[in-house]
Amino acid sequence: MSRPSWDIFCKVVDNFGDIGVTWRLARQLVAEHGLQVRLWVDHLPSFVRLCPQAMANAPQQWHEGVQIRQWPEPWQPAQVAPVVIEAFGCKLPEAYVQAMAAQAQLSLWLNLDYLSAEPWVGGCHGLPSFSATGYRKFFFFPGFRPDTGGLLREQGLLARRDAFDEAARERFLRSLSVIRRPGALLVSLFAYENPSLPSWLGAMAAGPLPIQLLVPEGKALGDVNHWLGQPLAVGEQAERGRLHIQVLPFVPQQDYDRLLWACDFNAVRGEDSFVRAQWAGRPMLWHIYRQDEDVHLDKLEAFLELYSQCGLPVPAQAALLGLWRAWNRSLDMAAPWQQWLAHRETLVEHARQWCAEQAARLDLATALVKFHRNWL
Ligand code: TRH
Repeated sequence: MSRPSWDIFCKVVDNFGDIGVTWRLARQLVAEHGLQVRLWVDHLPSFVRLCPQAMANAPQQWHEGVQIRQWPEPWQPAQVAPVVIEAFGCKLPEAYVQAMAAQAQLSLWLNLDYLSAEPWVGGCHGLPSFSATGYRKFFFFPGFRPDTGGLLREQGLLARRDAFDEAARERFLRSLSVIRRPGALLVSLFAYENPSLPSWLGAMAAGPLPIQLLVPEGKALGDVNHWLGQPLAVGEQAERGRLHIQVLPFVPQQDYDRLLWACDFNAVRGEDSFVRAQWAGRPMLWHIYRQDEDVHLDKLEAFLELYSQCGLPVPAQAALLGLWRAWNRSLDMAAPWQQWLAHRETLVEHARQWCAEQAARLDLATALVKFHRNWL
């Protein structure tokens, strides 16, 4: 008997979040649930950044048991899978939807939505809508609350993180040519362009603590170079006051987890790195993806409401809120960073506690498999 197969469709809108999430999900469905998964991607070069052994021009290739297919334009007829995931409302090919509707046995059609901590998400999670063909499509929402689809978390992830000891940390950092500077706080910076960055860099340079800042090449590097007044390329380093800056290459997706585990503080962005930083169990700073009419700020506040209430004393909570709001509202970071440092120990403990609370929930891949089982 052949194993049940799932199709996941991904359109890369921009950046790496769409492919980052779907590639992670596809791998997990194969590795942990024994499923056959085809991942249709419209922009393979983005996939290659996360999975460097992949080819940017192959119509079909296999990686970690996942069949990666170039989403052809125009669409070529393909057999319909019993479970179809349309990631982030990417709109399935019309001919594929018609083929779904023409089958004797229905497929489960799911729209995997973006992550949000907003309370309305729980009320919409799992609800169906009807397409033009009369086919039901179910909305599947990731989230932090028990009434949502949860977060992507591989089996054994936290055990692997905990086994990443001092020696593994040193080895990993050396593989990136990073030599730890004694007593320095190790910080990673993955962000969009951000007008608050110069003030944060200035505060770190003038601050009470030596800071070693690791910047993977990408959008934030332009701002860093501008502040430095010199263009740093991958592997290059610079020092200003108590701040040491080093530019890293963009690492494969699995190594990015190690980078987060290796650092004492992680600035992350978007969706996938944001979730991974939470599983790192370390303090973090989220640069949320900007949306029209500032609706992202509602999402930010919804997350902060949950996150900052998880057992945090009021002064540490204020420090956390101050830093995150400054970063996402283009405000000066100097005072918020000092405040944050003053409550660092409490915030380190809080990050561990939040991670443990979220890890007690069902993970998203398992929730999807369960949803399918209940639907049958
Ligand atoms: O790249 P992003 O900004 O993606 C965004 C968001 O998902 C946003 O919500 C969405 O609307 C938009 O894309 C279209 O940030 P995100 O989600 O964190 O994805 C980054 C991925 O890149 C993640 O899987 C981690 C990975 N990564 C590496 O593999 N290596 C690296 O060196 C770095 C820095 C990241």
